[in-house]
Amino acid sequence: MSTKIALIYTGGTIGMVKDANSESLQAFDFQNLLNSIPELQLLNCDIDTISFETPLDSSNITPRHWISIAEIIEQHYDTHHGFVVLHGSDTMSYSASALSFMLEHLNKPVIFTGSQLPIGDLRTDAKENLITSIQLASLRQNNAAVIKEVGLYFEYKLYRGNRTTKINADHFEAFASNNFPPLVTSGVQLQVQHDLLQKNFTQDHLKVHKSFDTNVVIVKLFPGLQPSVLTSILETTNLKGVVLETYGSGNATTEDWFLEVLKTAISKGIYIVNVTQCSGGMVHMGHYETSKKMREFGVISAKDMTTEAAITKLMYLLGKGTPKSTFQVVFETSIRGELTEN
Ligand code: ASN
Repeated sequence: MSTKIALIYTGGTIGMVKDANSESLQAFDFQNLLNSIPELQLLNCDIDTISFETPLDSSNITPRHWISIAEIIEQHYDTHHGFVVLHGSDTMSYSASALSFMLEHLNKPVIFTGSQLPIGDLRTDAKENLITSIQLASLRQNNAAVIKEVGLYFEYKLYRGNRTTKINADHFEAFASNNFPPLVTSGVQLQVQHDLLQKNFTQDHLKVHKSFDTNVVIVKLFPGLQPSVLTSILETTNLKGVVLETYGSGNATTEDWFLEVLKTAISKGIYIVNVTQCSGGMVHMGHYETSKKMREFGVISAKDMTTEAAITKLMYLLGKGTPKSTFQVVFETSIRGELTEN
């Protein structure tokens, strides 16, 4: 039986064309995209394509669309060996992170990819990204998938999706995974780092979690942040969780007003997650005086998670109704390889 791949098209630059009047790039229909890559027929697998009815620039992606992607995977899970999700690069790391949490007991590859230039462009990066992603989704060994997790492939590297972040709007190398090495590097051959791949030993069938609680916010600290601004954010009706982007290894001002505002929010049941604004490295609360107090009154550590993984994990755990008694432990534990435990 040949390998069957489901190619899910959500939109993004990869399938866009220039509007004749405005000159701005707009999402275009999927058939156009496929016609532009006759090479797909040379691949040794069957490709079924499923397209969003209205392809989106990824700036318009919401949790509702994450659920649509997950449902397409769920519907085709038993009939297909792997999945490639074509997605705009701008919010791809959020979607890949979200899907990693949604797809419990995943036993097959789900590879996100896209491009910086449209597929019809002479210098496009779309063809290599798409063709190699399909090859990665088709990789099998001993009658089982090699990759059993949500990955993101861009510019010759497959990363764990929930470890990535978009770092460049102009370069073909648009993504980085500063706290975790690439899972596969594509050169003359595909170099697979088998020891880094998620193992998934369970026999349990895929379980898809479809509920997110979006009563959350990301707040980035900066020197000069006013008490009134932070207070009004944390007093937002129904707010349940905050990802606080702090300095360095999880540090913040030790001024009384700041600690009081956080303490009040926590006493009202709002979860505060400490993530570093550095592009690499780990939160160590207590390492400096400027983070010790936060640890003492219950701020949660995101360890070395990206902001994208932290906010989607927060929405996922809240949506799942994770009890207060275990929330911090679950958040600080790796559930899909999204953080380094130490
Ligand atoms: N604006 C595009 C998107 O995220 C950017 C891209 O795909 N390169 O949909």
